[in-house]
Amino acid sequence: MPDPKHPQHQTDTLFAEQRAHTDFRFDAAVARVFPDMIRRSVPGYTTIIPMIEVITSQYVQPGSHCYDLGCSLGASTLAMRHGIPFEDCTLVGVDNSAAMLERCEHFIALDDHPLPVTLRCEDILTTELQDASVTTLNFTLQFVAPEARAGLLARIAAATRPGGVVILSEKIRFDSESEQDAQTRLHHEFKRANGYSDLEVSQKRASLERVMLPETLEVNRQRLLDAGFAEVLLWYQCFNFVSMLAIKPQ
Ligand code: GEK
Repeated sequence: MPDPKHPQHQTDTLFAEQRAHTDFRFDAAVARVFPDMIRRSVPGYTTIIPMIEVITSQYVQPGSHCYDLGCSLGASTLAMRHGIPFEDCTLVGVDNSAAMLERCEHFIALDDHPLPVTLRCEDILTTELQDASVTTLNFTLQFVAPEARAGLLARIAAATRPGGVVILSEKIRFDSESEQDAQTRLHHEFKRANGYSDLEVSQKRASLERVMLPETLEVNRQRLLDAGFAEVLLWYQCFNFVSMLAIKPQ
Protein backbone atom coordinates (compact mmCIF):
# COMPACT_ATOMS: atom_id res chain seq x y z
CA MET A 1 0.00 0.00 0.00
CA PRO A 2 1.51 3.41 -0.91
CA ASP A 3 2.23 5.83 1.94
CA PRO A 4 0.00 8.88 1.16
CA LYS A 5 2.72 11.37 2.19
CA HIS A 6 5.38 9.66 0.06
CA PRO A 7 3.68 7.71 -2.74
CA GLN A 8 6.99 6.08 -3.71
CA HIS A 9 7.13 4.46 -0.21
CA GLN A 10 4.93 1.52 0.71
CA THR A 11 3.54 0.36 4.04
CA ASP A 12 5.40 -2.59 5.57
CA THR A 13 3.07 -5.60 5.65
CA LEU A 14 5.82 -8.17 4.95
CA PHE A 15 5.18 -10.11 8.17
CA ALA A 16 1.42 -9.49 8.45
CA GLU A 17 0.35 -12.96 7.24
CA GLN A 18 1.50 -16.26 8.74
CA ARG A 19 4.59 -17.29 6.72
CA ALA A 20 7.25 -19.98 6.69
CA HIS A 21 10.43 -19.03 8.56
CA THR A 22 13.20 -17.46 6.47
CA ASP A 23 16.19 -15.46 7.68
CA PHE A 24 15.78 -11.72 7.10
CA ARG A 25 17.40 -10.37 3.91
CA PHE A 26 17.70 -6.87 2.47
CA ASP A 27 15.99 -7.88 -0.79
CA ALA A 28 13.70 -6.01 -3.20
CA ALA A 29 10.59 -6.59 -1.05
CA VAL A 30 12.32 -5.06 2.00
CA ALA A 31 13.77 -2.19 -0.05
CA ARG A 32 10.26 -1.30 -1.26
CA VAL A 33 8.91 -0.82 2.29
CA PHE A 34 12.15 0.11 4.06
CA PRO A 35 11.43 3.76 5.04
CA ASP A 36 8.16 2.70 6.67
CA MET A 37 9.70 -0.42 8.25
CA ILE A 38 12.64 1.32 9.92
CA ARG A 39 10.60 4.32 11.12
CA ARG A 40 7.99 2.06 12.77
CA SER A 41 10.54 -0.46 14.12
CA VAL A 42 13.47 1.56 15.47
CA PRO A 43 12.59 3.90 18.34
CA GLY A 44 14.35 7.20 17.77
CA TYR A 45 15.22 6.67 14.11
CA THR A 46 13.42 9.89 13.13
CA THR A 47 15.44 11.80 15.75
CA ILE A 48 18.77 10.14 15.00
CA ILE A 49 18.71 10.94 11.27
CA PRO A 50 18.61 14.76 11.66
CA MET A 51 21.18 14.54 14.49
CA ILE A 52 23.58 12.79 12.09
CA GLU A 53 23.52 16.03 10.10
CA VAL A 54 24.26 18.05 13.25
CA ILE A 55 27.12 15.76 14.34
CA THR A 56 28.59 15.62 10.83
CA SER A 57 28.63 19.42 10.64
CA GLN A 58 30.61 19.57 13.91
CA TYR A 59 33.31 17.04 13.00
CA VAL A 60 33.71 17.09 9.21
CA GLN A 61 37.11 18.38 8.11
CA PRO A 62 37.90 20.18 4.82
CA GLY A 63 39.23 17.91 2.06
CA SER A 64 38.34 14.70 3.92
CA HIS A 65 36.29 11.64 3.01
CA CYS A 66 32.98 10.88 4.74
CA TYR A 67 31.50 7.38 4.68
CA ASP A 68 28.03 6.01 5.34
CA LEU A 69 28.50 2.26 5.81
CA GLY A 70 25.26 0.31 5.29
CA CYS A 71 23.57 3.30 3.70
CA SER A 72 20.33 1.48 2.66
CA LEU A 73 18.11 4.05 0.91
CA GLY A 74 20.39 6.93 1.87
CA ALA A 75 18.56 8.57 4.80
CA SER A 76 21.77 8.76 6.85
CA THR A 77 23.80 9.59 3.70
CA LEU A 78 21.56 12.58 2.93
CA ALA A 79 21.78 13.75 6.55
CA MET A 80 25.59 13.65 6.26
CA ARG A 81 25.47 15.42 2.90
CA HIS A 82 23.51 18.32 4.40
CA GLY A 83 26.00 18.57 7.28
CA ILE A 84 29.05 18.96 5.02
CA PRO A 85 29.81 22.60 4.22
CA PHE A 86 33.05 21.93 2.27
CA GLU A 87 33.00 21.50 -1.52
CA ASP A 88 36.25 19.52 -1.46
CA CYS A 89 34.89 16.67 0.70
CA THR A 90 33.94 13.29 -0.73
CA LEU A 91 30.83 11.46 0.48
CA VAL A 92 30.60 7.71 -0.10
CA GLY A 93 27.62 5.43 0.68
CA VAL A 94 28.30 1.70 0.83
CA ASP A 95 25.80 -1.15 0.92
CA ASN A 96 25.97 -4.74 -0.30
CA SER A 97 22.25 -4.91 -1.21
CA ALA A 98 21.78 -4.02 -4.88
CA ALA A 99 18.02 -3.63 -4.28
CA MET A 100 18.68 -1.00 -1.61
CA LEU A 101 21.26 0.89 -3.65
CA GLU A 102 19.04 1.05 -6.73
CA ARG A 103 16.44 2.97 -4.70
CA CYS A 104 19.14 4.93 -2.85
CA GLU A 105 20.39 6.34 -6.15
CA HIS A 106 16.89 7.64 -6.84
CA PHE A 107 16.60 9.40 -3.44
CA ILE A 108 20.05 10.96 -3.81
CA ALA A 109 19.04 12.28 -7.24
CA LEU A 110 15.83 13.80 -5.79
CA ASP A 111 17.84 15.69 -3.14
CA ASP A 112 19.02 19.14 -4.20
CA HIS A 113 22.33 19.42 -2.27
CA PRO A 114 25.26 19.99 -4.65
CA LEU A 115 27.87 17.70 -2.98
CA PRO A 116 28.31 14.59 -5.16
CA VAL A 117 27.59 11.22 -3.53
CA THR A 118 29.40 8.07 -4.66
CA LEU A 119 27.50 4.82 -4.05
CA ARG A 120 29.37 1.52 -3.84
CA CYS A 121 27.69 -1.87 -3.92
CA GLU A 122 30.33 -3.49 -1.72
CA ASP A 123 30.83 -5.30 1.56
CA ILE A 124 31.72 -2.80 4.29
CA LEU A 125 34.27 -5.34 5.57
CA THR A 126 36.39 -4.89 2.45
CA THR A 127 35.43 -1.50 1.01
CA GLU A 128 38.35 0.92 0.74
CA LEU A 129 38.50 3.58 3.47
CA GLN A 130 40.95 6.48 3.65
CA ASP A 131 41.48 9.95 5.07
CA ALA A 132 38.09 9.97 6.80
CA SER A 133 36.70 12.61 9.12
CA VAL A 134 33.14 11.27 9.68
CA THR A 135 32.04 7.65 9.24
CA THR A 136 28.48 6.58 10.05
CA LEU A 137 27.25 3.07 10.84
CA ASN A 138 23.58 3.74 11.51
CA PHE A 139 22.24 0.33 12.62
CA THR A 140 24.62 -1.59 10.34
CA LEU A 141 27.31 -3.13 12.59
CA GLN A 142 24.62 -5.28 14.25
CA PHE A 143 24.32 -7.21 10.95
CA VAL A 144 28.08 -7.92 10.75
CA ALA A 145 29.30 -11.19 12.30
CA PRO A 146 30.44 -10.37 15.88
CA GLU A 147 33.92 -11.79 15.25
CA ALA A 148 34.42 -9.37 12.32
CA ARG A 149 33.33 -6.23 14.19
CA ALA A 150 36.63 -5.40 15.94
CA GLY A 151 38.62 -5.69 12.69
CA LEU A 152 36.21 -3.42 10.85
CA LEU A 153 36.30 -0.75 13.58
CA ALA A 154 40.10 -0.94 13.73
CA ARG A 155 40.25 -0.43 9.95
CA ILE A 156 37.90 2.57 10.24
CA ALA A 157 39.94 4.03 13.11
CA ALA A 158 43.17 3.62 11.13
CA ALA A 159 41.57 5.44 8.16
CA THR A 160 40.25 8.29 10.36
CA ARG A 161 42.09 11.61 10.76
CA PRO A 162 42.98 12.88 14.25
CA GLY A 163 39.83 14.50 15.67
CA GLY A 164 37.62 12.53 13.25
CA VAL A 165 34.66 10.45 14.43
CA VAL A 166 32.48 7.41 14.01
CA ILE A 167 28.74 7.66 14.60
CA LEU A 168 27.69 4.16 15.68
CA SER A 169 23.99 3.40 16.19
CA GLU A 170 23.06 -0.10 17.37
CA LYS A 171 20.34 -2.17 18.92
CA ILE A 172 21.80 -3.37 22.23
CA ARG A 173 21.11 -6.12 24.73
CA PHE A 174 21.45 -5.94 28.51
CA ASP A 175 23.37 -8.15 30.94
CA SER A 176 20.56 -7.93 33.46
CA GLU A 177 17.78 -10.33 32.51
CA SER A 178 15.10 -8.10 34.07
CA GLU A 179 16.32 -5.02 32.14
CA GLN A 180 16.53 -7.08 28.94
CA ASP A 181 12.91 -8.20 29.44
CA ALA A 182 11.62 -4.73 30.33
CA GLN A 183 13.37 -2.93 27.45
CA THR A 184 12.29 -5.63 24.96
CA ARG A 185 8.68 -5.30 26.14
CA LEU A 186 8.85 -1.52 25.73
CA HIS A 187 10.29 -1.90 22.23
CA HIS A 188 7.51 -4.31 21.27
CA GLU A 189 4.94 -1.90 22.73
CA PHE A 190 6.46 0.86 20.53
CA LYS A 191 5.95 -1.40 17.50
CA ARG A 192 2.37 -2.18 18.47
CA ALA A 193 1.70 1.56 18.95
CA ASN A 194 2.95 1.97 15.37
CA GLY A 195 0.36 -0.49 14.08
CA TYR A 196 2.27 -3.80 14.01
CA SER A 197 0.29 -6.84 15.22
CA ASP A 198 1.65 -9.43 17.68
CA LEU A 199 2.07 -11.81 14.72
CA GLU A 200 4.14 -9.24 12.80
CA VAL A 201 6.32 -8.53 15.86
CA SER A 202 6.97 -12.21 16.55
CA GLN A 203 7.57 -13.28 12.92
CA LYS A 204 9.98 -10.36 12.31
CA ARG A 205 11.78 -11.13 15.55
CA ALA A 206 12.24 -14.78 14.55
CA SER A 207 13.48 -13.86 11.08
CA LEU A 208 16.12 -11.49 12.54
CA GLU A 209 17.25 -13.89 15.26
CA ARG A 210 20.26 -15.35 13.42
CA VAL A 211 20.97 -12.30 11.26
CA MET A 212 21.07 -9.37 13.69
CA LEU A 213 23.14 -9.97 16.81
CA PRO A 214 23.01 -7.14 19.36
CA GLU A 215 25.68 -6.80 22.04
CA THR A 216 25.80 -4.78 25.25
CA LEU A 217 26.63 -1.09 25.35
CA GLU A 218 29.80 -1.94 27.28
CA VAL A 219 31.03 -4.41 24.61
CA ASN A 220 30.38 -1.80 21.91
CA ARG A 221 32.07 0.96 23.89
CA GLN A 222 35.16 -1.14 24.72
CA ARG A 223 35.49 -2.28 21.11
CA LEU A 224 35.56 1.34 19.93
CA LEU A 225 38.23 2.19 22.52
CA ASP A 226 40.28 -0.90 21.57
CA ALA A 227 40.01 0.10 17.90
CA GLY A 228 41.83 3.37 18.62
CA PHE A 229 39.13 5.89 19.49
CA ALA A 230 39.94 8.01 22.56
CA GLU A 231 36.49 8.84 23.78
CA VAL A 232 33.06 7.26 23.34
CA LEU A 233 29.98 9.36 24.08
CA LEU A 234 26.51 7.92 24.38
CA TRP A 235 24.51 10.68 22.74
CA TYR A 236 21.17 8.84 22.26
CA GLN A 237 19.21 6.02 23.86
CA CYS A 238 15.60 4.95 23.57
CA PHE A 239 14.84 1.52 25.06
CA ASN A 240 17.29 -0.97 23.50
CA PHE A 241 18.45 1.35 20.73
CA VAL A 242 21.47 3.61 21.16
CA SER A 243 23.77 5.86 19.23
CA MET A 244 27.38 6.50 20.19
CA LEU A 245 29.95 9.02 19.04
CA ALA A 246 33.55 7.76 19.04
CA ILE A 247 36.26 10.42 18.71
CA LYS A 248 39.82 9.80 17.45
CA PRO A 249 42.52 11.55 19.53
CA GLN A 250 43.88 14.84 18.13
C1 GEK B 1 19.66 4.36 7.52
N1 GEK B 1 21.89 3.40 7.64
O1 GEK B 1 18.55 4.43 6.95
N2 GEK B 1 28.23 -4.73 3.81
C2 GEK B 1 27.47 -3.73 3.27
N3 GEK B 1 26.22 -3.44 3.70
C3 GEK B 1 25.71 -4.20 4.68
C4 GEK B 1 26.45 -5.24 5.28
C5 GEK B 1 27.76 -5.49 4.81
N4 GEK B 1 28.52 -6.46 5.33
N5 GEK B 1 25.68 -5.82 6.25
C6 GEK B 1 24.50 -5.14 6.24
N6 GEK B 1 24.53 -4.17 5.30
C7 GEK B 1 20.52 3.17 7.19
C8 GEK B 1 19.91 1.93 7.76
S1 GEK B 1 19.94 -0.84 7.68
C9 GEK B 1 19.46 -1.03 9.32
C10 GEK B 1 20.81 0.72 7.73
C11 GEK B 1 18.26 -1.88 9.55
C12 GEK B 1 23.47 -3.21 4.98
C13 GEK B 1 22.13 -3.83 4.63
O2 GEK B 1 22.06 -4.20 3.26
C14 GEK B 1 21.16 -2.70 4.99
O3 GEK B 1 20.85 -1.89 3.88
C15 GEK B 1 21.91 -1.89 6.07
O4 GEK B 1 23.23 -2.44 6.13
C16 GEK B 1 21.31 -1.94 7.47
O5 GEK B 1 20.05 5.16 8.37
O6 GEK B 1 17.65 -2.39 8.62
O7 GEK B 1 17.91 -2.03 10.81
